[in-house]
Amino acid sequence: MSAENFFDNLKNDLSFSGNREKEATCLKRYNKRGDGRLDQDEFHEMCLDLFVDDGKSFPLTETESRRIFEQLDDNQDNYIDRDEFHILWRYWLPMILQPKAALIAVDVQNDFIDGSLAVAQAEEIVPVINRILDDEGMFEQVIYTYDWHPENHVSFHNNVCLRNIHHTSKVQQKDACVFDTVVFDGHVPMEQTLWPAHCVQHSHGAKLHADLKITKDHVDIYKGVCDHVDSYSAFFDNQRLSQTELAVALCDRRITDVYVCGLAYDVCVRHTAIDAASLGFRPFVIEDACRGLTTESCDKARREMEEAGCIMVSSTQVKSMAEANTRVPKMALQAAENVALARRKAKVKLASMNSDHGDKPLTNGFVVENSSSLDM
Ligand code: VGL
Ligand code: ZN
Repeated sequence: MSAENFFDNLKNDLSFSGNREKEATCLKRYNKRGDGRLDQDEFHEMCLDLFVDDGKSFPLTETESRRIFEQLDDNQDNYIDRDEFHILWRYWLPMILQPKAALIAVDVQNDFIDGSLAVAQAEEIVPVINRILDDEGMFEQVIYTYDWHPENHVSFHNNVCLRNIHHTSKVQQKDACVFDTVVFDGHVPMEQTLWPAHCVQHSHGAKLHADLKITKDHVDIYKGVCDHVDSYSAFFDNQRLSQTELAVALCDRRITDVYVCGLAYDVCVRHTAIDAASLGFRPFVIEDACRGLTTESCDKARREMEEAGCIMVSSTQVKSMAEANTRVPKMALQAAENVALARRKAKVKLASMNSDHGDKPLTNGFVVENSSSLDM
């Protein structure tokens, strides 16, 4: 059996992660030294077979496979032993071979296209998103988000006089121009960029572009709905005081990967993708299906998103990635980090259960040895 076939066969076997026999076969296949565990070279060989770029082999570097290895080598003894391989098989490999993808179309609304807060060339993304959505079944879930503000919203320049300014604000009410940033008074001082009034609830400007393809079982997410706090991310408001239903909707469908596109790249797309990463989803940003406000802030946004672990892709790569025919180390590293994080959390939980009961330490290897292993 050829190497691609081994993982491609697994990919099509929906119950592979529970199959202990196949797990043992896979470990044996790459454990050339025959000691029942993988060293870094053996793991690298396995990754060479696993990672592909649309059917072609991926030019994997030793550094890339080592970084993944380090996340999966839980006890850091430079081997992936049988237990660690089991976790790899059960949790990491399914994320690589059987990702569950959602598409999030952020704020593809009239006001951001040809309305009061129009983004240059925004209309061009509509056919790009429609083409991505042509392929039914590629996404487990499609989400459309709406910036959805009441008339008296805190972000509107014409409402700046409705609220008090904090003494630290560099810009005062009377001098405030559109796009300035002020600091409003409140429970905590709150920075706010002043935008032209936009996406007022139920207005034409708040409607999705008329040509945007709407899929059958989609989910609509409304954000920025409270008058006193803005919301750039489709997950949380800017103060992180409240959450939308987005995270729950994604968890309900067991989504692992989110493909983010829409408007504006440097505002709502950026915050949505970064929050997705912080919640443990793997975010992909479909760059040609986004437009931003300024080149400068788009460059900054790209750096921030990449720093947060977001993967920049073009619309032509999405199908192959969502269907796991393109499997790249960056995706696998994120998956490994998520697994490592979940392990650390499980250890903390077990350790606290242990101390709650006040009896002798657990002996199953999940006890926290030192606090530094909890650093994230
Ligand atoms: C947005 C500015 C203000 C966006 C929303 O959707 O990117 N930008 N509100
Ligand atoms: Zn807004």
